[in-house]
Amino acid sequence: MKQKWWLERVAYQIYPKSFYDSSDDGIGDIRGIIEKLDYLKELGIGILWLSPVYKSPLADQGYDISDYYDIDERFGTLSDMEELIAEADKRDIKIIMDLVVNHCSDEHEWFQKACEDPDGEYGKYFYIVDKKEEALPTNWRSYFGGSVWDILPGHEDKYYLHMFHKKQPDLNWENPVLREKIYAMIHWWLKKGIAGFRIDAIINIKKPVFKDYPPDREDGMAGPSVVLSHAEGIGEFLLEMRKETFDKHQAFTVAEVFDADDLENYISEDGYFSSIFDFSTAMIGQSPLGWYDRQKPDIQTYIRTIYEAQDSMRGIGYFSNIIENHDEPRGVSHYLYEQSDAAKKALALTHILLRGIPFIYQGQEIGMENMDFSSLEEMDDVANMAEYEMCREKGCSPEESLAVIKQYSRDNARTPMQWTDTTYAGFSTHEPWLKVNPNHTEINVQKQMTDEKSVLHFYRKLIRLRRENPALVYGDIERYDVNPEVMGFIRTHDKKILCLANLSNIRQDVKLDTGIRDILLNTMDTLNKSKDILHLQPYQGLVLELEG
Ligand code: TEU
Repeated sequence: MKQKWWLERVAYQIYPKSFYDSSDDGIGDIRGIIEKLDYLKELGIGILWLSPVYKSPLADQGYDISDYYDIDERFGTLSDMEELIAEADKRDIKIIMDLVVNHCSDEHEWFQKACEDPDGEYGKYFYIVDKKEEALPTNWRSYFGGSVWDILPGHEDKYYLHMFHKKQPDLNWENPVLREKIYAMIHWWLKKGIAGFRIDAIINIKKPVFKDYPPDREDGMAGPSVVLSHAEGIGEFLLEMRKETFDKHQAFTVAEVFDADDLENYISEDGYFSSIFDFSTAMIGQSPLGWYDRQKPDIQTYIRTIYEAQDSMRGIGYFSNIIENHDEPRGVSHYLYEQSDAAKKALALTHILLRGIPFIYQGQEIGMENMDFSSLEEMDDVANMAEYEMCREKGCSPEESLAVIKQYSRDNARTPMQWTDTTYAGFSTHEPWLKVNPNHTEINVQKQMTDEKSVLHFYRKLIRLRRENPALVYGDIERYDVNPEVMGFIRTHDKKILCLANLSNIRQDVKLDTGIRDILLNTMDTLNKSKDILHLQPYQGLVLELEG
């Protein structure tokens, strides 16, 4: 497989609204990101993914764009963005932006014009259908609950389609004029010097035939995954987009694709994208009934799932590996049985040294945890309400329902970044838009900076180790599956490197087939070994160079 500039880099996702507030209005901004570039450089970051900063009413926190060519004033200005690109470049950090083109905002000029004249040019940018009798056009349920169909503003006799929130009308990719507009916008940004895109919700751009599909809940509706399973032919759009845009700039693209069974088409040398995220661990325990019925993963399943995902891409391409992102609970709260530093380090090891491109989500590097929200009012996300109602419908009390939402809400990942132990965690001097986790007095960047044994320092070491060892980037990966609660894998290239993480709270023995040449990393002070048996302490992580 060819060497690419992005393979040797570690990426970091910024959720701008919660990263760092330079203007003291309680909302993070682009100048705040510029101020923290040295922190990211020191961590070892080479790619920065910014969740959307475009002009937006922020109904879905920027994933509802009202102007693709401008920056929302709450995040800054276009010249701030240009400065960020230039400042990042000085530090050899590449910026990738979020490409949200399955839908735009209902406040985008295109949709406003479509509402003015649904039969005109802009009506064809969206999916608008005539109302027939009382029934909705199809039984499709949106991601955020309720039908995907809403009355087109000003036209009681028409519906428009939105797979997500009603303020996020879906763009009609069947229309070549719309596709051209999107490609022109992609060029415009790439010419500004960004290195590529994280591509949002892209599997939604191909719609199946507008008809009812088998319901997956008692409400008689079919959820998005049922609907999408009936769509055919997305590849034509994706290939066209690649050829018309990314190829011309050698751009790096990483797409949000769940469950691709034809990986070859997606991430091989000729695939639609440079990479796609591996969401397989995030999908453990998911249910068609939503969070109400979602099960917490157990460690053994977590380990097996990663092994299988890694096997599936062998010889094809590279996944982008995540523990968490802005849509998921904090990984250390979701996957681990305890939130000790030792456990957090063991989890980190299973992430950064896998084959693929590691994406760290802001705060992950200091071990930020889920937030103990005390009410729904304290929370913010549009996804919460439908999930809460589902719990109530199923007979949960308000307290039980809140307990479910707290566990899985996307707000967990969106609380402000914890920089210091002071008021508002040093994120802002103004009360932030979302509550700061009270544990910032213990978990914060400032404290970990000065502590060589901190989670933050461990992430730095892992990233450095990966940079210094081509085997950890280009090497093949083989499971070292000798104990169900110890994640083990061997990366082979110029060296043979064994990575081990005991993800349990008890001692675990691991038999070695080969001698140890060097200990590259150890999360504990000691290594207990008798003959060819390693005695791993609870949550011990090890990186060993093997002989031969
Ligand atoms: O997410 C798309 C997606 O399919 C889900 O992760 C979805 O957000 C989740 O199931 C809802 O609970 C992307 C973005 O990552 C997400 O933040 C946006 O809300 C969404 O697209 C719409 O743009």
